[in-house]
Amino acid sequence: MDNLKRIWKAFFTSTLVLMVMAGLMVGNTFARSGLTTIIATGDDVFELYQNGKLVLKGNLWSTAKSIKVKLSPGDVLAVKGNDYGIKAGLLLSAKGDYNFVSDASWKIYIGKELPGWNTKGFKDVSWKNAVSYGFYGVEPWKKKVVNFTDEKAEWIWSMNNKTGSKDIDPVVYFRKTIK
Ligand SMILES: [Ca+2]
Repeated sequence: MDNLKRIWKAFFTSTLVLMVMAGLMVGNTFARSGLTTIIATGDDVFELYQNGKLVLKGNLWSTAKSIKVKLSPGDVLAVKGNDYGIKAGLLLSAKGDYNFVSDASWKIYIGKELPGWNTKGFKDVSWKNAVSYGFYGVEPWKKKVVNFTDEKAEWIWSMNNKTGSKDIDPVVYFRKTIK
């Protein structure tokens, strides 16, 4: 009787261990790490927020800045862009577990800074789509951004961004929700 109990106990223990191991393997295969490297620059200044927290900033368009972040579905990346004249733009590339670029799918807002504009809970349904001014390599920036190589990324801003004119929106707010 004791032997039988021991055998059953050993059987259950090993089965349980195997099930836990299998579960961990499946979990590891399908769970996303979220780890993504974001490289970005702005003409002339940008601040990048993840769920309201400042994670990256730059103040020289010809030098891109990068950071590794952990993204999850529903996260919001938000950028405040400032322009000081001539031409304005935001350029961004994300590679890793999530892959995306700056393009016309990003939402934009022009006007007075809104409370919580860069947070997850903020409703951006009334925001417009960004305007693309061309893929990385386009004039006037050409391929002069140090540390930047992604030719699928687009320079984006608002509709008011005519080269050399005074009619450039000096501040644009951007949002992208991670799916
Ligand atoms: Ca500028």
